[in-house]
Amino acid sequence: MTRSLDSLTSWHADWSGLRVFVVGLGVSGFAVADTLWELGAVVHVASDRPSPDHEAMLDVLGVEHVITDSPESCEASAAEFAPDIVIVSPGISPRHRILDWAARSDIPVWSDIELAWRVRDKITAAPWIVITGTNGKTTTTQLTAHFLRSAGLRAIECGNIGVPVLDAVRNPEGFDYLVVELSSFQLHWLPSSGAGALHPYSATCLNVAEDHVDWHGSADAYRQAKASVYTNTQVACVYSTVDHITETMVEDADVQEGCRAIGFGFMVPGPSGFGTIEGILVDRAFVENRHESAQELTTIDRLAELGMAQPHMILNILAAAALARSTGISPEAVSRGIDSFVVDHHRCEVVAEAGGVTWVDDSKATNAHAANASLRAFPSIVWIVGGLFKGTQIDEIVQAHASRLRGVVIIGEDRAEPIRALTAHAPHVPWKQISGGDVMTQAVAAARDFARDGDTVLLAPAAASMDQFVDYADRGRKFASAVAESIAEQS
Ligand code: UMA
Repeated sequence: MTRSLDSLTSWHADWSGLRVFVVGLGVSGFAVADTLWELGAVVHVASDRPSPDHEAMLDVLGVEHVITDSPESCEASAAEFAPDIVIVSPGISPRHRILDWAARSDIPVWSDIELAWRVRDKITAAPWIVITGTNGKTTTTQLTAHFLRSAGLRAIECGNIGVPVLDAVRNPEGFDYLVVELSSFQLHWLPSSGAGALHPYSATCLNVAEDHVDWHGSADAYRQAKASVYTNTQVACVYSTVDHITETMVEDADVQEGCRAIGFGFMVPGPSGFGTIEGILVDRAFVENRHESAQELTTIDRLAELGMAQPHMILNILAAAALARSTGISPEAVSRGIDSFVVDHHRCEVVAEAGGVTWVDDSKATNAHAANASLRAFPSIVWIVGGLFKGTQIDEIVQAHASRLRGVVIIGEDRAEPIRALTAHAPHVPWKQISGGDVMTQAVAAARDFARDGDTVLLAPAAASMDQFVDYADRGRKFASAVAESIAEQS
């Protein structure tokens, strides 16, 4: 076909007949295929482990799909289909051979996020507030959307949070703002310029610690992907004054004329920042006379009453407040939003207290940085750790918390990393590894044996869950039910 892909920047452009090869049939792959089908494109989906539900839905639509059991067969399938573009799911490795093939064949590679950006005008062309970071991005995304809704705006959280951005864009309700959580994978696939480049309304990278090194190839490549969140931002680049690298990212970013840099952190903020003054969370960025005044949003005492006074939560609230206030909503709307916000499951959630022992589910701690935040919060801990470490090491957190570890229970198929780190940095701490069987029931039983009066049993695995569980939520649910069973047995 002869049409220029540069012309495809609207839902209302002519997409008919465009040949698109979609790689991956999970949540994103299906949203891509469904959207393109609606636009009249010719779609072919290839996936090695397609989800059966999505396969069934493609059958209903009449969209062609194949199971490719190897990268070679994926490439062969693409070559036979002869696409105009390839669209990859975020989880596809950047070293997958389909990408070499596309480069050799001069075929552009897009992601579901780029497609969503191009067709964002289907209903309302809502501005995008974009959020990334190693940790806290889901909570910050929820907080930001919640603050906007508290101001009476129509806002939806989408992206890596689990709702494909394409679904938000096509939602007939229409929105005033999309609050988009982007993972480093999703950022990696986005171009920085040209017709498919995102222009966020406001953007933040909350923090950066080592994660997903195996996927990106290096810690530096991971950081670069995270930094790209700020590219082309129009109104506010929100950065952390606690994690200085995020400020450097903003300084180096190519942003739109007039875009402001807004810092957030625990300290008394400067005239363009959000922070705390004597126990009060304040905005000194979007207020009149910001050189001399600050606007109160809430207090740390109030957050303590709401169960949200943990240091990482205070930072999430400040970042979300900055993003939300950049749209012009009132500080009262933010305060109301803080009062009515409910924290999600599996994030430092107390699931039981019995016999002097507190059981905490922080299954969402899928990397060392997140686990570090929860390990810091308790004085004496039985730690349940392990899973997929994604090429990262846990030396630092073992070293930092060794003195407060009563015992360690190691789960996951590959237990070598925690055993190595414990042997090196916490030789006095007893540990037990769980190999096979009903992992969580055994892990909880082992933790119960270690725990003493006043201890916290903390599921903060510092690793992804997919080796032994469906996802982190499944891991957390199994933990909570194993704890409930264990307590019932004892009583
Ligand atoms: N697949 C292949 N070949 C491969 C790899 C995968 O064919 O080499 C296929 C799989 O068989 C499967 C599909 O690709 O059919 C899965 O694609 P995917 O892994 O990209 O997952 P999706 O279901 O599309 O979900 C993705 C995000 N997943 C990942 O980035 C791994 C979801 O984030 C996100 O919510 C969703 O898009 C909507 O935007 C999850 C996640 O774990 C929560 N994110 C990571 C994180 O937060 O740490 C990055």
